[in-house]
Parts: sequence; C-alpha cells; structure tokens
Amino acid sequence: DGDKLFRVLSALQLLLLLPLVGLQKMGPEFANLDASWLVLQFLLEPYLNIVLQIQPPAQPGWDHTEEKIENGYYRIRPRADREPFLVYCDMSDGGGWTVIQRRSNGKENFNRKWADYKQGFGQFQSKNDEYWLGKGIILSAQLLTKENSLKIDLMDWHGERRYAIYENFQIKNELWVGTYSGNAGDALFGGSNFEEQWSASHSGMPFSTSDKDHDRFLAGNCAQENKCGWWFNRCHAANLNGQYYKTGNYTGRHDNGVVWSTWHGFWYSLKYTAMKIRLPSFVDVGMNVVSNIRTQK
Ligand SMILES: [Ca+2]
Repeated sequence: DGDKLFRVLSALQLLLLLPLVGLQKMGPEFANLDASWLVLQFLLEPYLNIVLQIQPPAQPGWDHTEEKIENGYYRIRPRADREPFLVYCDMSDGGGWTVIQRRSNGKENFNRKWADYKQGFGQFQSKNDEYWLGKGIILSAQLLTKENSLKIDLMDWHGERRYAIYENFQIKNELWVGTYSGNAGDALFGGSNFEEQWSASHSGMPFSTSDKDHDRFLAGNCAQENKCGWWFNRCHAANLNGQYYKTGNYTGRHDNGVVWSTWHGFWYSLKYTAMKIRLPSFVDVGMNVVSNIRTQK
C-alpha cells in the first residue's frame, strides 16, 4: 500500500543521503565542502526528486516526535538551479519545517533597510539565534505551491506558548495566507473585527521597509514607525519583526513591539517568535531517521 511504499522509498532516499549527512554535520566549517556536496547532490538529484514528491505530511502512525529526529541547521536547496542555503530545520509537528524568522533574545537588529531584508540577516549557529531568512524566502517562494503551510510559534514572558497555522502560504509580490487554525488568534488577517481587517490584514500586502514604503498608510511610513520590515497595511495587527522590548508590556508613541495583537494586544512585546514553513522538497534529515526506519517492521 501507499504507506509501505513511502517507507521503502524514504529508506532508500536516506541510504542515498547517508554519505552526505556526514558532511552536513561537520558544522560551519563544512562551507568549503559545498562543491563536493553540490556534485553529489547533482548526481543523486533524479533519485531524490522521485522520493521527495511523494513525501507526505504528518499523518497518524508516523509520529516524528517519537523518533528523536534532530533539529538543527541544514543546508537546503529547493531549486536545482540555485545555490543551497543554510536554515534551521525544525523536526517537531511532523518535521520538515524551515524556520524563516526567529526572535528570542533581542540581540539581532531588525531595524534594517530593503537590501538587508532581501539578503537576509542574523546568526545561523545555535538553536535560538535570531535571523530573517530573506533571500531564502525569495528562493523558496518560487517553489511554493498551495500545499505549503506557515506555522507561527509564540511565547510570552511567562513562558506561555501559543501558535497559529496558515494553510496555502505563499509569498509572491505580496504575502498570501489561507485558512487559519491555532490558539494565538488570526492576527495575520487583522483580527476579528471587519474594520480592523480592512486596515490591518497582512494577507495581500507587499513587503515594506523604511526605505521602500509599500504600505496603505498614505500619510506615513509604517516601517519607519515600527522600525522594521514587514507586510504592513495601515499598519498592522501582527508584527513579529518589531522592536524587542524585554519588559513584555511597553509604552511609546507607536505600538512597535513584537506584536501578535489577537493574543496579548498591541502593547505587549513577545519574548519568542518563530515563523516556519514546510517546503515541498525537504532534502536533509537526521541520522536517527535511518535507524528508526530500519527497525520498523
Ligand atoms: Ca505609507
């Protein structure tokens, strides 16, 4: 049946990848192994594509959380004709999540201009490093299909966690998100109130930075007020790139914190945020998967 076929092909895929995983695990210094990695991947690509296309999403009886697959930084390459890039892969919730944005300590400056947001910025080494994937998003976006999901993980300063999932996540010239589920509230659509939605929904909005104002706020510049780049409307109901206030609650001229308004309102800045997407072609997986698949009867 389909499930069996998937497992067999997955095992095959992993065996093919086994020599590569070693390279990937060598840390930042593996950058100089890119060439060999690319050659190997080029050789294996026909096989990988076949397998990757049938890789299903999380399903009952295929519980990745029990398999102790490793979270970590991996070099991924969604398109054969582009350079691979380094991202954090989160193996929770079925695995295969690529983290495109993370806030966790306020160390990284998110008050940056268009070029930086396009290129991406931040640290890509330890588990909680803050970054904006930027270029990676653009590369991935070209591959994004309607099956893609966006998951947003949030944590406040009391350690309470909430999440929001959006189906049909796409970034074209604008951000597009589909059906919401979760317990953080649907802030990307601007909240529950129609008036708020009209002025604060982020779906359908192009990206703005202080030096490129594409927002709907005619008299001003949302990115300047909020000191970051985001898919601003007039201006926002959620802004995960905002100023990092270590106090949670904050005051000021603008509600420019790390905001998810449907949970803690506009004047509370969150402690932790992560935006993650499931790519259609997730290439690298941890070594543990191999042994787990082998032991499954
Ligand atoms: Ca404006």
